[in-house]
Amino acid sequence: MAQRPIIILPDPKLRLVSAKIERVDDPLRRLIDDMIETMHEAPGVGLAAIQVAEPIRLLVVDVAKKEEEPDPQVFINPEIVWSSEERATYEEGCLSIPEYYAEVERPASVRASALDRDGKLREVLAEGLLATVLQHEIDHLDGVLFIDHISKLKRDRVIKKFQKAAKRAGDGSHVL
Ligand code: GNR
Ligand code: NI
Repeated sequence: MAQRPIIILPDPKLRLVSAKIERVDDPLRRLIDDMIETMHEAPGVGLAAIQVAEPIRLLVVDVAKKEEEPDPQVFINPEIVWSSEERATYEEGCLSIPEYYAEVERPASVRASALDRDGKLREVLAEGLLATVLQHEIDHLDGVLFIDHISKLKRDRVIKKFQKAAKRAGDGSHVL
């Protein structure tokens, strides 16, 4: 297993629509294991493949509490097949937008279908934090970020901040 670097804003790859996965094989399972390790080490409660620069429809989540055993879940080609009318608001963050947090309102519960790491089709009813994280990760597969769900003023501000930081890192001005 190995950790992989997480890409951050303003990397344009974050806006790609990820491609459907056609076969669940050993190379894919190696990527899954790397993503679980990368998510746990970050630490984060979810990670989409595009965040490690792989534009394929794969995500991992782990919403186990710190004092519990880790409980990583794998979703391949996930689809939301039902969303509740009820909404829930969580303070969201994203490993690709480090140290920025904002409240986002989404359906409180969702039913999702996906293949597991054995290629078996499953359905899960997600509520609470799992529902929010699943929707946040499925958004990533479509090039959507949680900042797309906040006001344009706040979004433009955070994008500008990351563009400036990338420029400073890239123009050598931070090097002694
Ligand atoms: O670690 C993460 N925490 C989080 C908190 C609230 C809502 C969504 C998330 S997902 C995020 C990890 C991440 O960026 N996944 O794409
Ligand atoms: Ni994210």
